Parts: sequence; C-alpha cells; structure tokens
Amino acid sequence: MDGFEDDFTGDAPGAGGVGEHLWLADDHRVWDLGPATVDTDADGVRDSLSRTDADGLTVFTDSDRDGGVDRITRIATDGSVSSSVYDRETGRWSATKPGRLR
Ligand SMILES: [Ca+2]
Ligand SMILES: [Ca+2]
Repeated sequence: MDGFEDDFTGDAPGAGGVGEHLWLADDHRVWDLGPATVDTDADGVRDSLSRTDADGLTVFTDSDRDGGVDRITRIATDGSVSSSVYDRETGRWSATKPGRLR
C-alpha cells in the first residue's frame, strides 16, 4: 500500500480513479465532465469518457492522469475522425492531422 499515493486533495479513496471527475479547460472556464468511465490504454485507470450527440461520438481523454482532459477525439457519424490535443506549454488546443496514424 505504501508508495502508491494520490496527489488529489480530499478523500480520494485510492481505488484506481473511480469517482474522479475529468475537467476540461476552455478559455477561462473549466468544465466538469463527470467521472471517467473508459480506460483507453488498459493501464487499469479510467482516463476517458465519451459523449454521443447528433453529430457522432466525442471522447475526452486525460492521458497524463492529472484530471484535466488533454485529448479530444471526435468520431463523426460519417466515420471521419478528428482529434485535438492540449499543449500544456502554450495552453492551446491544436488539431492533429486526421488520417495519419504515426
Ligand atoms: Ca488508462
Ligand atoms: Ca491531463
């Protein structure tokens, strides 16, 4: 049990991220997206949540486990995929090129 501590303040149960909410910084606001529900990289920690709407599916991912979403992937109903990544250095979102997997 020692050496596996959580940086989150409060009463984090240390149960692998269950109940931790993801948040999304957008301009000057922070959106609470709710608890992560999906483990996209199979490390045992839920890091993503998805939302569906009329335009398709959007996946919000916290890839570095700080609770803040830093990757957004949109899968449109026509099958096209686009994603944006958050650059912590600049505080800006940038779109990744679709259709390239490397
Ligand atoms: Ca994970
Ligand atoms: Ca993050």
